[in-house]
Formats: sequence, C-alpha cells, structure tokens
Amino acid sequence: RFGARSTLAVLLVAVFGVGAAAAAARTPVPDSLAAGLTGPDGRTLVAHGFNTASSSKTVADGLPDFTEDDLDAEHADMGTSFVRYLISWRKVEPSPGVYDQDYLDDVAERVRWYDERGYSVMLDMHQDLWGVGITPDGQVGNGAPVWATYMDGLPVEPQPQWELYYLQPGVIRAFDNFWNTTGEHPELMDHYAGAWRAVAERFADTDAVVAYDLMNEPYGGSVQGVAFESGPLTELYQRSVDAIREVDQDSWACLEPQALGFNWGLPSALGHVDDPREGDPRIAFCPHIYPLPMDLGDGFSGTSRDLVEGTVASWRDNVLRTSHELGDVPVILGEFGLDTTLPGALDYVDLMYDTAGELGFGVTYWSRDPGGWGPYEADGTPRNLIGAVDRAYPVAVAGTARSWSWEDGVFTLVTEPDASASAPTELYLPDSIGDDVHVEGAEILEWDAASRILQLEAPAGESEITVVVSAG
Ligand code: 9MR
Repeated sequence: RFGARSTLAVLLVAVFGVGAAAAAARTPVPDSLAAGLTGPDGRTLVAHGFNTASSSKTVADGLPDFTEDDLDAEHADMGTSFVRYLISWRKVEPSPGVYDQDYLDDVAERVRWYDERGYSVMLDMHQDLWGVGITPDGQVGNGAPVWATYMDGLPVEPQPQWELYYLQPGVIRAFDNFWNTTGEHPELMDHYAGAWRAVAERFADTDAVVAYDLMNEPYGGSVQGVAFESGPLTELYQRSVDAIREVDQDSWACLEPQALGFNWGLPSALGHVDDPREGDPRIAFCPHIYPLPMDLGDGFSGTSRDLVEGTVASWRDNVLRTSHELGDVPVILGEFGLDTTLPGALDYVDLMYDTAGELGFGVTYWSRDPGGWGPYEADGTPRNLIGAVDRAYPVAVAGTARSWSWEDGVFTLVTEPDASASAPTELYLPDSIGDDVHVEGAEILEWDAASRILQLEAPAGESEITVVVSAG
C-alpha cells in the first residue's frame, strides 16, 4: 500500500506541474464570477442542499431511499432549499425510443415534496461507470440502459475500488460506442438527447425544476482530456440543449467537465455550447471536486491537507476560467463530500463552503445517503456533518449575489441589488445566531425565527451593498 501511495503522490505532483502550466498558458484567471442562476421569479438562487441520493442508482424503481419526513428533517436541521436529484437514462428510456411516464410520475411526486417546501430542484442524469449493464449483477455501474451498453465482448474484471472499473476494457468500450469513437453506434448520443427532451417536456411547466445537469461526471473512454471535452462531450451537450429547448425555454442546462482531472484541480477544455432560447442563454457550469489524496482515503490533515488545499486553489482558478470560457456562466458545485469521521474532515467542509461563498456560487453536498459521508446515520441519528452544513446563506437574492461569508456567528453578504425584482432577498440563519438578529446595510422586512428566514429590503439607489447580520 505504501508503494502504491508513493507512486501516486509522485504522479500527483507531476500531474499538477503539467496541469498548472497548461492552465496558466491557456488563459488568465478572471477576478470574479458572473451572476448566479435565476429562478422563475427573477431572483438569484443559491443552491444549498444535497445530492439525493446514491441509493437510487441500481434499484429497480430508480428511486432514492428517501421520504417526506427525511426532507423535513434536513430542512429543519440545515435549512436546505435546493436538491440535486438523481435520475437515470435507464429509467427514462427503458427501451429505445420508449419513455417511461410512470417513472417520470414517480420523479414528479418527489419533485412535489420539494416544491411544497419552497425548494428548487436540479435533475441530474446520473451515471457512474456507464451503466448497470457492465456487470451481470447490475450493482457496479449505473446510468445507461442495458440496451445501450455495447462492450463488444471485452472484459470487466472485479476491482478493489469502484473508480478502477473506469479502466476496464468493457467499460471503456461502452463509452467509446456512445461517443461514436468506434463508428458503430452513432445513434446513442441522439437517444440520450431524446431522453432529455422527454424529461424536459415533463417538467417544463414545473417552476420548482430550475435546472438539468446534463451528464454526471462524463468520461471519455479511450479519448481523454482536450480531445474528449472539446469534441464529443461538447457535441453531446449541444444536442441535449437543442433537444431540451424544443420543449422547455426556461430551465438552466448545467454542463459538467470531464471528471477525471478536473476533480483533482486540472483545467477543462469544454467548448462553448449555444443556447437557442430567446433572450439570455441559460447555460451553467456544474463541476465537482474530489481531491486525489481524498480519493485515496485520506482526511484533511498533515501532508494530505497541504495537497488538498493546493487542489482547491487550482480548482477554484479553473472554475473561474471555465465559467468565463463558456460565456461567463453561473456555477454550482454539484458534488463534494467525504467520510466525515476522517481527521480534519469538517475543516475541509468549511473550506469548500467558504470558497463557494467567496465566489458566490451554491453547493450540493455528496450525499444525502445515511452513513459516514452523510448528515444522518441509518437510524436517523444526526451526524457531525450537520453542524458544518447548517450555515447562514442567501436563499434567494433580489439582484446579483457577489459573495458572502459566515464566520464566528457573523454573516456578510455583498450584492448588486435589483430594485425591479418581484420578491425580496431572503437569508437563512441557523439557530446558533439566536432568535434576535441585528442587521446593518439593509432594512428588515420580516424575520421569522421559526423558519429562520430573514427578508431584507435593500436601500434605494445603491449599485452595490454590503449587509452584515449578527446576533441581536
Ligand atoms: O458514494 C458512492 C458510492 O457508494 C458508489 O459505490 C459509487 C459508484 O456508484 O458512487 C459513489 O458516489 C460518487 C458519485 O456517484 C459521483 N461522484 C463521486 C461520488 C463519490 O465517490
């Protein structure tokens, strides 16, 4: 194990050296991000919630092990108002060209739970390792339908860690057939876009569904890096956005970079995707971060902490770069997470939320599933993660949310207010701040200590305001 670890550490340093140089040569780092994602009432939405849930990946009904009571619990404990909800191509299109409305009914029922509690929903077309068809037991991969899984007789051998299946010949071939690298299955990418059209058609009139995450953690098979991202991946996104816009003009389309590399702090070469909707494009960038030392099981202490901090710093710069390259698009950190029993784990959670607030983007933590990474044990007992996720944040901003911070019980928010907004800025404030709050820089419209929601009115005529909220 030590040998493998050292080799990987050397690889990491090499990869970072090359990656940083490549990134620096490509483009300078912009100072700040563009405005965030807007919701149906025109306010900027800040994602604060969970990926829900991994438990849906391989089960027959494709639904998470998650109830309305579970939703009430996270709402009460952490003030979440957003979810990255996992759906799968295998369930949307169980046979070629056939879209399963019963499955979409099941998804719609869950979307209603969120909607009734004022949440916004991003639907994530999830996949890991292509699909359930890569192994006979259907328990290793998830995402694509079995009918779309062409491994051409190549093997998939058992692996000690799930990510390693990405290197198995059968898995690589399944991706190659999808991206049409083999020239044998040009139809598959169009099926994928068609599945998105079916989903978008179903949710076009559901205001709570604000975004579609087009593909979880894309993987290029035998074509990697620049060639993959600027080639077939950009092409798939374009076809999917075009298909979605045939039926849904308003929802945001979220693009992920190739996961391998970007999640470790390396740059992306994703190409520009055109949004055919009338008005401003609604394209967003939704990367993940999983620093390599953590993939290898480390926490956030000692050498690992230094390496992870380095990863976060270069990841942050690359997020700014890619957002700019894609047309100054908004960002959501779609996934980060770790085993929170590891040393320093909660400091890492703080670092990621602080980084997101500094740049003004929302976060969905991986994941809502019970156990070592999640907020609750299987029996519902709260875990240590809750204290780190239960932070003050802007739920919705009338205008542009530039940045915010939550430190030592003081919440600071910088916005560019929009006087024409139809609803006020709303902040979530955790119990720890108390029931009396003190606000500087804006007027309190309403403070509801029970729901923990503070509504603010910005002073007239200011182009930028700083609001500071503390215990009263
Ligand atoms: O945490 C998930 C683990 O239990 C599964 O075995 C694995 C394969 O499906 O997926 C893990 O979740 C990953 C997610 O699907 C994609 N991003 C990284 C997540 C953590 O590894």
